[in-house]
Amino acid sequence: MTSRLAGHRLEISASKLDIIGDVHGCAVTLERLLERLGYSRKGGVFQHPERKVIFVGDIIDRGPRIRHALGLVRDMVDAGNAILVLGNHELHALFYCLPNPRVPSNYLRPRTPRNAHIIEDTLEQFANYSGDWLDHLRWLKQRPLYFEVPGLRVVHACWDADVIARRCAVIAEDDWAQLADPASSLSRDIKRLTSGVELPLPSPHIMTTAEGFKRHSFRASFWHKNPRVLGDIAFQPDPLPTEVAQLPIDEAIRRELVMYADDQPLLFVGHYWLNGAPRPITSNIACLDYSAVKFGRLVAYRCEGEAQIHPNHFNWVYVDP
Ligand SMILES: [Mn+2]
Repeated sequence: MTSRLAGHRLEISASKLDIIGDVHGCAVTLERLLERLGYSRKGGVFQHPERKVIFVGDIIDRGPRIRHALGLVRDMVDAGNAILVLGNHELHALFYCLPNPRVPSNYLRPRTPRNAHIIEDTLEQFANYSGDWLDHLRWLKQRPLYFEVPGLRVVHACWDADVIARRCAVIAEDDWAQLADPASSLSRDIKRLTSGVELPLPSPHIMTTAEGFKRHSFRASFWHKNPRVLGDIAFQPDPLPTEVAQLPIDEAIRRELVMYADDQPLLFVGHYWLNGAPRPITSNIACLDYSAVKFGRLVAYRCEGEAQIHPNHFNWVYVDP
C-alpha cells in the first residue's frame, strides 16, 4: 500500500507505522524512545526491521539538542525509514529565514521580537553551522503538510478535509511568495493544518499566556459534535476566562469550526501541549504532544492496523529535568 503523497511514497501499511509526537530538540529522549520501540542504529541511522516512523512535526525550537534532533530525523527520512510531516515550528523557521521573493530585502515573515523569540534556540544552536542550517531549510521545504495511508492519517494540528482536498501535500516552489501575506488563502490553509482552528476571543477579552504573550485568539478542538458554548471547544493549556467560556457559539464561529467524524480513519496530531498519561482524545483521534520539552513525556503510538485508537498502544519516555 502506498501513501497518496506524490514524491513521498512509503511502501507500507498502517499496521507497520509508529507515530512520534513533538520532539522540540529533545534528541537524547528521542533516541531512548526509538530504542524502546525496537529501532537501532545501522550505519549511524535509526531503523527497524519491519516498521517505519511518521513524525508529526515540531522537531526544532525550544529544546537543548535541536541540531542533533533534526539531523537524526533527516537521516531517517532520507534513508526511507521515516516521514516528517511539517509542524508550525518548521514553517515558522522557513517563513522567518526565507527571503520574500517579491521584496528580497525582507523575509516571508517579519522579524518581530515575538517571531525572533520562537526560533532563537534553533538559530543559536546552528550559529556555527549556518551552511547546515541553510541546507536543512531547503530540505524542510520539500516535506509534506499531511500524510495518509488507508486507515491512518497524520497532520500536525488539524485535519481539515476541505483544505486537504484543494492543497498538495508539498508546497510548490512557485507558491512560497504567496506566504509572505498571512491573509492569502494558501497562508490561511497552511495555518489551519499546522496550527489548527484558532478563534478570536470576543472583544474586549485578551488572554496572557504563561510566557507573558498577549493572545487575542484561542485554540479550538475539531471533534466536538454539538458544542454549545466556547468552553466546550477550547483546547489549549490555558483555560478560557470563565466569562468567555460561558459565551454561546454564534453562527460566525460555527462556520469556522471543523469536524472530524468518528467513522473516519485514525488521525494523529501533535501541537496541543497535553499533560498526564497519554490517552485517546476520541475513538479515532490521538494527540501525541505530551510536552516533552517542558519535562513531560515524548510519546509514540504503535499502530497495528486497528480501527480505533487503542489505549495500550501508546509508548513514552519521561524527559529528565
Ligand atoms: Mn509543538
